[in-house]
Amino acid sequence: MEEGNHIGLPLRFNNRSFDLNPHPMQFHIITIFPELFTSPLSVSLLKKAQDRGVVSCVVHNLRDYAIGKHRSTDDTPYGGGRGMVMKPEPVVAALEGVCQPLSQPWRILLSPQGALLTQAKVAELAARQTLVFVCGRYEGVDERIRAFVDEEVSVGDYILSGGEIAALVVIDAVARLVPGVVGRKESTQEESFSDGLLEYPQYTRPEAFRGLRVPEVLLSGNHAEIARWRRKQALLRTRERRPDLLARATLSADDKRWLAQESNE
Ligand code: J9Q
Repeated sequence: MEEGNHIGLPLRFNNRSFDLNPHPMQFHIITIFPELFTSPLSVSLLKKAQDRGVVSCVVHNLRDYAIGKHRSTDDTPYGGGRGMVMKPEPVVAALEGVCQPLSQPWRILLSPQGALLTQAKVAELAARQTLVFVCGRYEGVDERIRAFVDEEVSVGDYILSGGEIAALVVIDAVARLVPGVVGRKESTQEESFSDGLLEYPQYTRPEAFRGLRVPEVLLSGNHAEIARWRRKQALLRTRERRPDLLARATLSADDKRWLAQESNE
């Protein structure tokens, strides 16, 4: 990772084989807190993806696009009221500066007023090559900024301090769908689970932990029976915890029969 954000260089989180891949996913982030991205982009899956050159992340400091003695990025709201509002000039200058060399940037404002992020939306975003995120602050952004982005996305109905962590959620979810980020085996497995049900219960060693035993069927070695048990557990668990998901899930005739039978006992 390159240092030197304080002198106005964007923080690039990949420095290796990015140029070797003709279709890497590019994430650009515009933020007043570039440091928030350091660890999340420097470990685990996103780190490996960048090292492999299939994903690139560039963090841009909004303050570098602010003018005046204080380089302010926010100001008090017209009409009065509490809090500060993100000014339009630095955000739009940053968007223009960042997007100018890019070929088909898709600009996203993270805000609680955006459309809720779903796996379908994640897949839609993963089909693009270049995503540019604007991280708003929690008090809000000048309304006119909305005219300069392509869409507004929310990661859920709760209050965050800013859009930074929301942007990381989107980046993590989108990166997982980029070819070469998640292993072939894992990704087909993940697909088979994304039939809209919750996961079945998982266990690992030891067989007994503080008196809690691993279900006998999982020790049986009977793979057909294990598969049936897991499917049933996933169905039961989804009905119990997320009936909204079950209502939309793809269910086989066997699934339906079994669920009906289970609710009559
Ligand atoms: C910028 N709460 O919340 C949920 N998704 C995004 C957000 C958010 C927030 C405050 C500022 C984004």
